[in-house]
Amino acid sequence: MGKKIFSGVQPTGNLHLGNYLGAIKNFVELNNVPTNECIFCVVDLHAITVKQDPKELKKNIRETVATFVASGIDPKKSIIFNQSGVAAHSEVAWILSCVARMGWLNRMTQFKEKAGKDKEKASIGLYSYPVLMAADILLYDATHVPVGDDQKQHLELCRDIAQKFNNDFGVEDFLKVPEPLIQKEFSRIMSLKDGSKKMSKSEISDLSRINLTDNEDQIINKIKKAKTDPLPMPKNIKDLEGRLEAQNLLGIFASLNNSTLESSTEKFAGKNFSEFKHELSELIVNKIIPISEEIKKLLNDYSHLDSILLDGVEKASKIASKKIKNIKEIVGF
Ligand code: AQP
Repeated sequence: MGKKIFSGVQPTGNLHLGNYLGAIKNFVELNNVPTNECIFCVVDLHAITVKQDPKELKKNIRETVATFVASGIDPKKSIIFNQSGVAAHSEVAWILSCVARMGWLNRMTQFKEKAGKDKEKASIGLYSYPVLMAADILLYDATHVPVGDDQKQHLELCRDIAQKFNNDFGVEDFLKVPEPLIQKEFSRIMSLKDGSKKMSKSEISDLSRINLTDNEDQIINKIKKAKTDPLPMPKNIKDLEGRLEAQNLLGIFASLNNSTLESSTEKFAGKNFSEFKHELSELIVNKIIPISEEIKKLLNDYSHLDSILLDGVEKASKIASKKIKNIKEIVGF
């Protein structure tokens, strides 16, 4: 039986190699399985949990759609839409926020990381973000959710919320409990400047990430400047222990090359980092530049991108409106 897939990406600009290898590359593979029903959402409601410039947000929504399409997601096969276009997401998020428990949300590590030291000043939306994410997924009866490793905890919360709703209202199996689809390897791509931090859009230093819109020179320069250690390249996987930057760069190489960390480590065993970096930038350029060029081409035609979203909103609304009608009946509205 085919899978019902749902996943989202925030339109917060600077989509990077981590988003691509951790999520979007996986979306494309799932989109290519004929029996799968895929929904890929530009989660603009999530984006505003931190301050956004409205003009930039609009631009970033279109850029995210362009990135989906340029990476190989076919809007004829998969539904691509923006979250704010379907009001049911916000409505169901409210209902589910009355099911979710404070204690559960208090455990979410992403809030702690994103809110930083001054939690008092973080938006309520940033705190309750995982409840909205649960609404996104549960509205479409998604069976599988492809995400990067950083979203694993939010997905577990979504499963807890679904189970509690079903128990509280005595509606066994009404909200479908989804399975995460997290790749075994390379599910967390780290910063090029610090192998202990994930590659992130909001990191101030642009040198910390490869953006999907970077040109060849930028890619080569960023890999050249990527942090390494003074030792020669590791001889085998065991030798990678404690060498976070080497492990990350080899992981990027292996993931883009569709090979294993083991074989990529063996390929460069004992060589200098400069030799490896040369091959790594060549590989990134070969894989990313065609996507980057396609994104730029697609961004020249806003009306085409807007029509993809409009079509997606229409299709998503049809599914969501049936589910929310049943949810409201169950709750007693
Ligand atoms: N470094 C990463 N490695 C692997 N996967 C990643 N993802 C994000 N960063 C990495 C995955 O990409 C998908 C979309 O993420 P998102 O844009 O919705 O939000 P995020 O996880 O908050 O992304 P960023 O880049 O880290 O943004 P900021 O800097 O705003 O926090 C998700 O499936 C995510 O797992």
